Amino acid sequence: MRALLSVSDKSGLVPFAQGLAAKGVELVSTGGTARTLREAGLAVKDISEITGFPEMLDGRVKTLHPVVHGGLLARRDLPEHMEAIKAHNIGTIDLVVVNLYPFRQTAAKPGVHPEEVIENIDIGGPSMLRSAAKNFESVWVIVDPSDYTTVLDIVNAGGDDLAFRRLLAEKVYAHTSAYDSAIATWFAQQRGEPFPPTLPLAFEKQQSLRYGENPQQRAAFYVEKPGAGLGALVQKGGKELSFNNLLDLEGALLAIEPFGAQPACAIIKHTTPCGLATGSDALDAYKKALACDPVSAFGSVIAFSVPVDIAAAEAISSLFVECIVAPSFAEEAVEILGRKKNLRVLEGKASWPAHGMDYKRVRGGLLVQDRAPSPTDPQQWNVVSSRQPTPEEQRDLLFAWKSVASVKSNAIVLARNGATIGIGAGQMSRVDASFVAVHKATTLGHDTKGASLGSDAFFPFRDGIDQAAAAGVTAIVQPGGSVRDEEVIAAANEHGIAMVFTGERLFRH
Ligand code: 93A
Repeated sequence: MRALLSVSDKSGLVPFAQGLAAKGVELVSTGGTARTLREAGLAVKDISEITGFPEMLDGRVKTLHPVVHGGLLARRDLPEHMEAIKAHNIGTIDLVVVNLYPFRQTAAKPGVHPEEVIENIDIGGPSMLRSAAKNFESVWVIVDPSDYTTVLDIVNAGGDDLAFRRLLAEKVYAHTSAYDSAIATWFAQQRGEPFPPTLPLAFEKQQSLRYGENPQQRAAFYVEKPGAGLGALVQKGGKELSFNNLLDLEGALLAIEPFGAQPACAIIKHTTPCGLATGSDALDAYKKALACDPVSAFGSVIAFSVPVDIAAAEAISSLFVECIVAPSFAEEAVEILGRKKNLRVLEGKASWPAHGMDYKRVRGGLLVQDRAPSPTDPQQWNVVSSRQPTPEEQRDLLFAWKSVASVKSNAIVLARNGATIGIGAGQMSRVDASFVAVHKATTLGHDTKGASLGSDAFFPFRDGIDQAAAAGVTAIVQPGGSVRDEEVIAAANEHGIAMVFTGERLFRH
């Protein structure tokens, strides 16, 4: 058996090659890979020895040779093929280990020179991968280091596994297609394509999921880059993540994001907060968020902007929670939360990829847009009422505005003391969203007198203002921009409500 190894990512390479060598597999390799193997004391043949040709053009031509591709592509079951390679003195290659020049990582480097990016377009690597994968009937092809152990186990057992070789081949074509997509994307960006700059899309499968939104739907999780965004979260406990967990985690991280490093906690149900609060620490923020709607918090996903300590972990462990995500956890906090077998504990920041687009699937197409804007800050606000907000109102208006950004439209949030006390989400009319927010607050025992209100879009009529005033709301933040703004402002003035316009809408459909 002869193996050809040529990898940029050299992780796991040496033990794997040692395993192969121990089984008597002959190792052939390219420059840097051969060096790594030799340094580990392995006997390796240089590829130039096989091709009879030196690596040339600064490595652009290393393995692009009929000796390599003949050895990979010859069908072992066809006597004509075997005779043809023999006539040209070509030996078979039975196992290929290749991973490619780090194109994406290079292109993502700040200030990188285009020449360096282009040099990282791998040509020989994908060619070998594609040749080997086409001949999966006889050739092992490994593009992902996480497959080394499985292959070694099979080789060690002296076994054969055609179905697995076929799967490895499938992985190759998924990988090279994503690789080429990334290259095309970079070219489009260089051309200065106006919008969107990241098409064509390149996603890689991170994991299969047990099912989708419902058990009768098949599902999987794809990531733009391995280990980016939600894919970067490290699971510290609990069972496998579900499709809906991932959706809710996105909602949860979206909800705490506007608060930066300030301690904040979001409790999410069906991608929308049922409680969101800032506090003096994780526990305080959690208690305030939970108080908003403890009934809905059952079975929620919870996000924190700050590390989770023992006190917060203990408080959370008395609630049934699906997932909890935080930048970090105290060791004992993981232990406490780990006692709940079903609670998925996720650690990390999971930031949104720089320049990452937002995609929404519609039948037959894809809607592409910039990521949702972050809520505008008060410097850009306009007080439109006769009364100025008090400092406390101003503080709660800012909190309400940051909060309403993560609530499904039509969205109304009632807030007080840096916490939501009533949330009206996903309503088809704004007046109903206000009604729901007030209704939730009052039925759950919150006093709405003196509360501040945030609305994700303008009030089209004065009815929403009248309803808020009846509940005792004293300050309102909203984008403004309705043809009836005059009427809406007049209503606010009639009720003595302080009203600010932010000038920007925060729809979340
Ligand atoms: O420059 S290439 O496109 N030309 C080639 O002929 C070739 N053969 C292998 N890149 C080529 N490779 C790539 O080199 C492999 O895909 C791998 O990523 C890398 C390994 O180089 P080294 O062994 O020198 O570290």
